[in-house]
Amino acid sequence: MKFYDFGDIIASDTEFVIFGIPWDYLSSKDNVNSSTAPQKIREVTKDLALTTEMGVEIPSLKVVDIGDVSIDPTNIERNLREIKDFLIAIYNQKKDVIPVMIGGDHFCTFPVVKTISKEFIADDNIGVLIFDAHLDLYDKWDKGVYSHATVSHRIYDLDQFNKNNLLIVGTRDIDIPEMKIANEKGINHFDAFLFSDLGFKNLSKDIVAFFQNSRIKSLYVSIDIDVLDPSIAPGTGYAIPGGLSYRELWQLLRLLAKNFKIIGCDIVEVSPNLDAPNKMTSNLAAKLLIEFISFISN
Ligand SMILES: [Mn+2]
Repeated sequence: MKFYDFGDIIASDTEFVIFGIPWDYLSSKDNVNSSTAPQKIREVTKDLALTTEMGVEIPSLKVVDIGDVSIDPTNIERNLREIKDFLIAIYNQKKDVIPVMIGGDHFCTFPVVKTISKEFIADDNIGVLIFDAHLDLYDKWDKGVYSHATVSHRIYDLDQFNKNNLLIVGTRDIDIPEMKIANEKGINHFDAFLFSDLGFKNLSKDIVAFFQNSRIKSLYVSIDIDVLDPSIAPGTGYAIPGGLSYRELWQLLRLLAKNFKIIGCDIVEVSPNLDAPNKMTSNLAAKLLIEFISFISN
């Protein structure tokens, strides 16, 4: 099963390359199975309509789905190499495609951002926007420096990233050690309550301004599904109240696609075994991905 039945061959006109990372070993929870999300999210697309909300015909989008990275769950170093090689193989076929990754736990974002930012983007003005209920800023967690709870820290530690081009949005479940790290390093997070305190439109403008003030043109967008309210996205490991609505995130993605060159994106932390029987979280993830792709599409 492919995402919306798109083909799997990268062609001269391909704009988006979807791939899965079926890996959840670095989650801090044992009862989640986000490793099955790439396949589940593909499966639900066969029951969804073939136009986007704004009337774009989905089959006309230049998307391919090339399948999953080969993962050996507990072999972290091997998987990091596999993911890097997988991305390099994509770029070797076509330089200017936009990788769209379906995780997996949030750690899957790290090797993707690292490879995209270090090896393939000549433009130094690259930013990363992470939508997440959490900061994921621990330096170490249960299995060491690599964990879904350390992913923002690992991205921050990459040479290209600093407090001016990394932003975390939608946070509302922050541990004290993470708060200290954010404060010490000046890592910016726009907490979820600010959307209602300042107004959605104002905070949306602040997000765009944050990157524009740092002269960012190219943006990678990572969506941890738990940024959304658990009432609409129950299928995830940490169901934290007070999250964004689908429409708010949809509007934000539309705004980002208008203002920046999106160079890659992902959706992570969907746990199909915790979802409602009608698969509402997988549906939500599939919808968000195709809507975002349509906003970015030429
Ligand atoms: Mn996360």
